[in-house]
Amino acid sequence: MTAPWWHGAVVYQVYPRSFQDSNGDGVGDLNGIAARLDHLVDLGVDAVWLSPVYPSPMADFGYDVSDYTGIDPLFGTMADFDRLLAAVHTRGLKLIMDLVPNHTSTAHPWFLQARAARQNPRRDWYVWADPAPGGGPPNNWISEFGGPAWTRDAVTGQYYYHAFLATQPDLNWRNPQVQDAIEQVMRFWLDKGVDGFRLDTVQHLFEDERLRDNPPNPDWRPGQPPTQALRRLYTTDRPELFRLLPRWRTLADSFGDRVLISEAYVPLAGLAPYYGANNDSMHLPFNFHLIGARWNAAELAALIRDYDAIVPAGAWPNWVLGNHDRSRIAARVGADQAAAAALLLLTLRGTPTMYYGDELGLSDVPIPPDRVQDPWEKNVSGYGLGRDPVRTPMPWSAAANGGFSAAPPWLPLNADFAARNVAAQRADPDSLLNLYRRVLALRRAEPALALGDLVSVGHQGDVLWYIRQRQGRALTVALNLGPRPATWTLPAAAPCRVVLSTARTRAGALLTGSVELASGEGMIVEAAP
Ligand code: TEU
Repeated sequence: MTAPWWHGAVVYQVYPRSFQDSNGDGVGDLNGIAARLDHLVDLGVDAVWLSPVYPSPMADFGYDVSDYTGIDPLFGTMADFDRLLAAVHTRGLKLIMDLVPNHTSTAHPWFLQARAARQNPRRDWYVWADPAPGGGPPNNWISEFGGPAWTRDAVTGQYYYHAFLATQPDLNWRNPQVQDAIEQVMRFWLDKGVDGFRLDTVQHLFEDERLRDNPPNPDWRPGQPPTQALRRLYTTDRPELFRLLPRWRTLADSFGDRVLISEAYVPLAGLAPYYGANNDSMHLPFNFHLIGARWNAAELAALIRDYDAIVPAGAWPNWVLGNHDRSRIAARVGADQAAAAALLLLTLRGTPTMYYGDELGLSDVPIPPDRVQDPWEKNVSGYGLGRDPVRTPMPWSAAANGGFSAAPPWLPLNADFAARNVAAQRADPDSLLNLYRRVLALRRAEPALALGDLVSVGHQGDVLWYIRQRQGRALTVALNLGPRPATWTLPAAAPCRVVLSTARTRAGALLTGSVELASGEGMIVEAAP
């Protein structure tokens, strides 16, 4: 049996507001993305995941949807979308849409009807509850974005539940009509030919029917974000969720080779239920554990081993290095380790998802207080939760506004954009961009990297190493994750040949015994013939 396309594929996340502006309003759009597809082909990725482009009041920059089957005029028209999809496919790439099933915008017609009256037929499409006996919110649930997760609606005096902003009311997933409506949305896009969905924050879909209070989080300490003070026991990962997911899988599979990726920040063991008891749920439950992991060879070796152990037999792993919600990898591990991080992401067993700009080593961009856009930062300020720093425009060149837009962009560019941009790095053989290109080309040529087994993993001091193997072909990856040079003893006594190294001059070298790796250096070696 040949593997599905998404096993060997590399997914590239585009944040549409920040990739390329085509109409001079300072915000990226669909025609801009279409104009930049050659970058993705040149880079060597396989699939594009677009953060939401649906009509939205943009309170949460598109994660507050007011029409699931339209395109927001800010990003273009449905005709623009159809052209983009065709252009993506012409280049042999895939397109993955972001679907937001947990909540709509308060501006969605469904919610406007639901809030109009208790008797409205759409009332039960959302989660309503009476005030607590003495008044006030029905229970202690708190929003991910700060404050109570309940907002009182003056029209009827009841509260509605929102896991995120008050303008993002949660849909009631116990209502079969809601389930059908979102299935219709999935069909709409699958009929158009999109290659899959990234399913937003699915862990929040169901809440406890009895509305029990969430217990205190024993790990929480004063000074930490108040949004983490409770364990989300009764508001996330409810059993009903895991009965729903197989329905989505059946739907997606009925369209052929489409992929379903779930977003849920859960502990390692919590990922298994997302695959489903019979691998009948999500194809790829996002594995975010590289994002939180300490940059330490021993810990990463343990993580890789532990993750491998929880991925069910017959299911396929995946790794994520960054996204539009979390600090960028270059900021987390430092510029010196960015190349090692790239090599790690692209050579571990499983589908890698990379975030636009990470191929340039883009870091978190400081945002002056008067330019803050993110509602999370505005609501829960002072904890460094703001996501604007990781959503800044893609720097394409040293031209005005980095070649991103004819107008000043909605968020500032990286201050070093004149040097750190696509054109400059394309021209520099030693750039991070060209390392990404080399590794991605090698993945394409080497099924051992794209599809192979992980046969062993370990560490020697600060050096993390592992072996990927397929049909007798074995490649060993070694990465010095420490701040100093480190000696790595090769796995085989026989000489090894360097297939690829972050230090370009090493390629082709024959090594025996051991080798000294500079801080942040990584290499892929094979047993010399
Ligand atoms: O994020 C979901 C989400 O819940 C986490 O990123 C969140 O920060 C974490 O659970 C807090 O502990 C998704 C989108 O990626 C994000 O951009 C949206 O704002 C959010 O859903 C709401 O749609």
